[in-house]
Amino acid sequence: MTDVSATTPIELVTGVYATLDDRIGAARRRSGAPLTLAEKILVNHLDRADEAIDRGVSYNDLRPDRVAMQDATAQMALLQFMTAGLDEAAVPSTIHCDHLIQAKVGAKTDLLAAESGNKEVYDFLESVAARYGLGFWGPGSGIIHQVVLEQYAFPGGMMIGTDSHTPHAGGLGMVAIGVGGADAVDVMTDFPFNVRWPKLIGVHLTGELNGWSAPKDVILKVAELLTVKGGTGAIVEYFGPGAGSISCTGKATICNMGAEIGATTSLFPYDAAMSRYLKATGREAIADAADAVAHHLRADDEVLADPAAYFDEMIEIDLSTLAPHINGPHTPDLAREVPALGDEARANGWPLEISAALVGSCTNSSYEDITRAASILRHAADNGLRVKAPLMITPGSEQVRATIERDGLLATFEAAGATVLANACGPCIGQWSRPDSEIDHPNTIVTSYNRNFPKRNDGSPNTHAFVTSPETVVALALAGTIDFDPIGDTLTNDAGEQVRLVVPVGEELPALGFDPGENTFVAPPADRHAVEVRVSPTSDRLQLLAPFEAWDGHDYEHLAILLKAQGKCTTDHISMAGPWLKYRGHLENISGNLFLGAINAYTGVAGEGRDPLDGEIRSFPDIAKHLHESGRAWVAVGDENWGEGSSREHAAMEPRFRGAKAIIVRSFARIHETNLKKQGVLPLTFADPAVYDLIEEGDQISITGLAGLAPGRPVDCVLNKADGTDVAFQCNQTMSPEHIEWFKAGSALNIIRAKTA
Ligand code: MIC
Ligand code: SF4
Repeated sequence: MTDVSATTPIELVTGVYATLDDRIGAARRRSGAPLTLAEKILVNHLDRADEAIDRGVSYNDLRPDRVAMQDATAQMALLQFMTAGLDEAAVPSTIHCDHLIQAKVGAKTDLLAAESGNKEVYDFLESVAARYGLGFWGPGSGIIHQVVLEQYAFPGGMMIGTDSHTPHAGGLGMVAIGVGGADAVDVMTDFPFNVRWPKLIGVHLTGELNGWSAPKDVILKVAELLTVKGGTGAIVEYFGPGAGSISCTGKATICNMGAEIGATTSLFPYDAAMSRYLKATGREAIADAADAVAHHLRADDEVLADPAAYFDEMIEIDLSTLAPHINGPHTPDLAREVPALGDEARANGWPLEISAALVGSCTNSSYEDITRAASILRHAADNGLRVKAPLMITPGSEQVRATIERDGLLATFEAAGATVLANACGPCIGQWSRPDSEIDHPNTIVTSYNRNFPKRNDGSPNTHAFVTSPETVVALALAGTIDFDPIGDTLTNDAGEQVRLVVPVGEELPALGFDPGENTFVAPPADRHAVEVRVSPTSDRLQLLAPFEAWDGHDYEHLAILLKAQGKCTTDHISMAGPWLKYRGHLENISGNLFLGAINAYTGVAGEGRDPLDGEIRSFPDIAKHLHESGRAWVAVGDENWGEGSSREHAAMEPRFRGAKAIIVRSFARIHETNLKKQGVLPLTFADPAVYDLIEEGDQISITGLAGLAPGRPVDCVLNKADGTDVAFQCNQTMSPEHIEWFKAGSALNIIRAKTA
């Protein structure tokens, strides 16, 4: 029986630490080289200590210590888990209700509305948790990553989470990897977690943050340097004297947004700031245990002395000279220093006036973040300044909310006219009900979140989202415009005087300790077997899953091309969130959003194309349904970094359900590529990227030689042109022998089912 409680038991931590000496020593001997922190943690979690490791090449089996799932992805993960027929989850696992709460009026009203509106889903999740021995954090408990940092993360640990921002726990020195639900099912069913051994990007931090610069600026800078695909297949490891000057929660902000560069995860070495955070959150014993193995919880001295010799890529950042940054719109790697945005916006026609300013999200809602932002608001109020744009704040967890309420910080926000939203994702994931009058025209918002893809926050293509630190969000809200430099410019107050904002000051941790607030954790009952998990056959939100059919052994001839996508095609483009979040437990219904955001390369129009069966213009989900019901298999074609962003496996299951055989693109984002493999869809990349340009409306694609599918071997394809000519081309793939088994079986889950039957 796994121990499932509201925190990580010390025995789990000491169990992990007990093997560090042996595992790390053996790995050093084997490779003949010193190790980085990420490598130490990974070798300590290898399924078999002697597995051959080849950085960036080999796929290896790991044994994570924990699994965490948020409500929007947990539904599909658990529907899959249930079909494996196990009695309980094999490792401590938790469910967090945060994504399904809509932000409309304010915390209390919105929470009540969510509890009734999502009752069926919450009841399902709670009953699955009770039946299979998982921990359940109900609505209002907070955002998964914040709760994990407060309760479960620990230095040197390893976890997976069904959300791309799981790396938040890297702020506490954990290797925390975002995955699709099928990966979580592997671990919960006692199979290892299989991942390509990551490359290593080192970020050497010197100096110290000062003035308006915040941890957020570190990751905005890194994202600018590496771009949205620069971290793919790599772990970003921070170190150097500057690292020690950043709080634990600040480190978590930096690791969180490593998702935006596609990194497998990001992490910091164990230090005094982490120890302070552990103690402040009631985990003194873990801090003591970590102190005792502190030499293992950082990179080896040889690595620190000559990092360029051991990391695949190195970045240097001097925190002392790092200026406040802001990114956007539409992509997280379009960053610049704050004062430069005004001119850039004018040149591009982006609205200068701010229609809403939002503080919070899993990325930036720590006690320190809120105190820094509140210090600006207090000074503004004392000097006759008012916010000129609607301001909203989402506390990251019930513990943060209760603590900032007790310490008068929420009152500071409320006095400035801010709306306090529920402890949840809300506007970060399209769960933001804005009046039409605000979004029917081009408008600008500033947030302290992490993503800024079109339609992400409020579903409107007219909204331009810019991402920055909480203190800069508040400063811009006071100015009402993005054409404002909080350091160099002044604002006019009620009395007509010019006021310069003061430098933000924050408190790393609450002097009075954290107030836990309301207890929203539910542990599994003693008699789990009495619990019945019910899914109504008539539900439109939950649907039991039928296994996908196995590969029939034949090549794919003349596949229809459902979509040729142009430009960015993130998981938000493939399977939109917002209103569609309600169907996350119902594969058939959620397939109604398939590719609604994808841009048709032939027309430039989003979400629709020509139906290959009858030539009619229809929405992509309708075409997919039509092809599916006609028994016609298809492919989708796309550009670079396909599937960037979220971990949602719906973006892979929907195409699979509707009959996609392959996705052929210039490159993939890591989690999504794995999700496709897990569900039995072939993820292929053009060996010659120029082939993308040859594909025209009405063409078809054949994929041949599938019986000979083997690791590293290119796949032969033919572009069957509409005029009857054929153009042969090749695709690359990254399938390991195990992935090929998944493909043949129809899905990875089919293999688990066969083994546990
Ligand atoms: C996101 O930030 O995009 C989400 C919503 O948290 C997703 C998960 C999901 O789509 O449910 C993620 O990042 O993985
Ligand atoms: Fe929630 Fe936004 Fe964080 Fe995703 S990024 S977990 S939607 S707060």
